[in-house]
Amino acid sequence: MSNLSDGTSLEGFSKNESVKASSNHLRGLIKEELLEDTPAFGEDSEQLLKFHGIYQQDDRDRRKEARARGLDKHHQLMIRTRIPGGVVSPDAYMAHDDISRRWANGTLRVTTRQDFQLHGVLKGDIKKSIRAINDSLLTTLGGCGDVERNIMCCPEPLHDEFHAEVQRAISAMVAELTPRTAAYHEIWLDGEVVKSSEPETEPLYREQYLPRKFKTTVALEGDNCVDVYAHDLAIVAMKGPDGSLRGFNLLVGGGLGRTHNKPETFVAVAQPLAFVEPGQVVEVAREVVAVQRDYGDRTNRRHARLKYTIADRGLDWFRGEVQSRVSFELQPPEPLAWKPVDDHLGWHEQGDGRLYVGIYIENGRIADVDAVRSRSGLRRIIEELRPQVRLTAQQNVILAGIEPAQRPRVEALMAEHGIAPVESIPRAIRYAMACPAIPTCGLAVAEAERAMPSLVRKLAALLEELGLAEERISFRMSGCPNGCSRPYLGDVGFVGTTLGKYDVMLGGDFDGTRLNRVFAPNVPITDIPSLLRPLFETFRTQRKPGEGFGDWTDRVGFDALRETSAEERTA
Ligand code: SRM
Ligand code: SF4
Repeated sequence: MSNLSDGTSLEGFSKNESVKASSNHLRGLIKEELLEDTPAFGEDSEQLLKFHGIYQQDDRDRRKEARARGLDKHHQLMIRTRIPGGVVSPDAYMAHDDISRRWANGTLRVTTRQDFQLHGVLKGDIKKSIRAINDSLLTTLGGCGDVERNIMCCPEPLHDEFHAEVQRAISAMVAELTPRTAAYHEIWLDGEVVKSSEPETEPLYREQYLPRKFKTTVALEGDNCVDVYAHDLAIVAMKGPDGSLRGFNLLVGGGLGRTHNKPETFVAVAQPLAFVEPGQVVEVAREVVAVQRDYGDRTNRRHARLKYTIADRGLDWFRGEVQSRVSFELQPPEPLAWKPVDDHLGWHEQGDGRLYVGIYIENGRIADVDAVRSRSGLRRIIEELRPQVRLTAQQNVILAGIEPAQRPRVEALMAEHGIAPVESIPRAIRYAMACPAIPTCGLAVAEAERAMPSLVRKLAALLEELGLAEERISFRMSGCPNGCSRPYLGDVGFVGTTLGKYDVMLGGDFDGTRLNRVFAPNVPITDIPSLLRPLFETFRTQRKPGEGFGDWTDRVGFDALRETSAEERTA
C-alpha cells in the first residue's frame, strides 16, 4: 500500500488508488513491459493502460484451444480512440481503417460514445497502432480510465452559428479536462523525458486521478440523440430567440452500470442541476468533476461513480459544493422538452448548400461480412470523395460535406458494397443497439452483438406481421448488467444474465427519458419473441393514438401486461 506524496496513507482505499498514486502520473512500468517479449502486460500496467485508451483482453472463443496448447489465454489488446463529438477527418478515418487491417481484427467498431475501437491488436503492434492514431491527429489518451471520458455531442453536421458555438465550447472543455501528464507522449510517441527540477503536476486530476470513470455529453435543445440521462454530467445547449447559443442546462448523476444481485448498485438518471451562460460552461464542468474527485468513494469501486456521491449526500449538497467553487451564480435549471429522437440517418441538407448522409451500421461493426461490405465501401467513398466523418451515439456513421452532384456516386458505391439505404432497413433493426460482449469483453456473461441480429430480425418480422413495422421501438441488448448499449433507457432492454438468457426490461421510452424495469427475468433468447408477441398484439389494439410501445407498457403497468401474456399462453 503506497502513500501520497504528502505522506497521506492510502490504507483502506481500493487497490487501484495505490496503483494510480504510485504510477508517476500514469507511467508505471508500461514502457519497460512494452520491451519484454511477453504476450501480456502485468496487472498494474493493465489498470494504467486504460488511461492510455488500451484494454488488455483475451479472445474468449479461443480459451479452450489456448488451454489445450498449454497457453494461459490468447491475449490481445483493444484500443479506444477518444473522438469528441464523434468528428473524424477523412485522414483519421483512413488511419483507423489501415490499423484495423494491418494490426487489428479487420473490423472497426463505432461505440455508443462516438469513439472507434480496434480489437485484437497484439502487444508487439500496439505502439505502431497508437502512433498511427496520433499521426492522424486523434488520441487514445483518456479513452478509458478514471478520468473524463470522451465528451459526446449530437453529431448532426449543421452549419450555423449555434452549432459552431457549441463546438467551440466542447473544444475548450476537452482541453480543460484532458490529463496533462507527459507519460502518453513518452511511452507511445517516444517523446523526450523532460527532466525538470519541478515535479510534473496534474492540476485537475492530481496524483490519484478520479475515483472512477466520468462521462459527459452535450445535447442540443430538443434532441436527445446522445442519451442525456445516462451521464455523470449532461450539458444541454439552449438556443436564444435569434438562434444563437443562450446558455446550457446542466444535469448530473446519471449512470447505468449495476451488478446482478447487488441491490446497492443501481441505475440512475441524471437530475437537473443548474443553468449557466455560454462563457461559464468550462469552469462549471471542471468544478463538477473536481467535486467528484474530492468526494467520490475511493474505498469501493462499485460505489465510486458520481451517482452514488449524489445519492449519499443529496443533490442540494452537490449544488452547494459546486456553487462554492465557481466564480458566478448558478441559475436554476430550466425545464427541458424533447422532440422524438432523431438518429440522423439518411440524406439531409446541412445548411451550406451541401448534404450529409447518415449510414446504418449494424451494432457499429464496420466490417466486410458476406454481401454487406461496409468496411470496403466506406473506405472507397471516403478515399474518393473525402467527406468529413461523424460517429453517432447509436453506433452509426455520418458522411458530411457532400456536394449534391456527388450524391449519385455515393449511392452507387453504397449499392456496390451492399450498404443499404436507411429507408430499406426495418425500423426495429435500425433503432437496435448491442454491445460487443463475447468474444472480446471479459465481463460479458451472455452474447450481445452476435446474438442481437438474429433476435431483432425475428422481432422485426413479428412487428411486420402485426402491421407495426412503422413503429419506432428501441431494442437494446447488453451482455451483462453494466449497460454499455444503454439498455435501461430503451423501450425494450435485454440484459444478459447467463449464456443464452436475458432479463427482459420494459417501460422505458424511445426518447430515453425514463428507465425501464425488469418485466421478465432470465428469459431464454429463443422465448423472447413469444413473450413479446401478445404484448405487441394488445398494444396494437389498445394504445392511445401516437402512443409509443414503451409509453404504453409503462402506462398499463406490468400486472396488466403479465395478464395479457398469461391469457395468450392459456388461449
Ligand atoms: Fe462500457 C466496461 C464496452 C459504453 C458502462 N465497456 C466496458 C468494457 C471496457 C469491459 C471491461 O471493462 O473490460 C467493454 C469493452 C468491450 C469490448 O470488447 O469492446 C465496454 N462500453 C463499451 C462500448 C464499446 C459498448 C458499445 O457497444 O459501443 C462503449 C464504449 C464507449 C466509449 O467509447 O467510451 C461503452 N459503457 C458504455 C456505456 C454507455 C455510455 O456511456 O453512454 C455505459 C453505461 C453508462 C455508464 O457508464 O454508467 C457503460 N462499461 C460500463 C461499465 C459499468 C460502469 C459502472 O458504473 O458500473 C463497465 C464496467 C466497469 O467500468 O467496471 C464497462
Ligand atoms: Fe461487456 Fe457488459 Fe459492457 Fe457488454 S455491457 S460490453 S458485456 S461490460
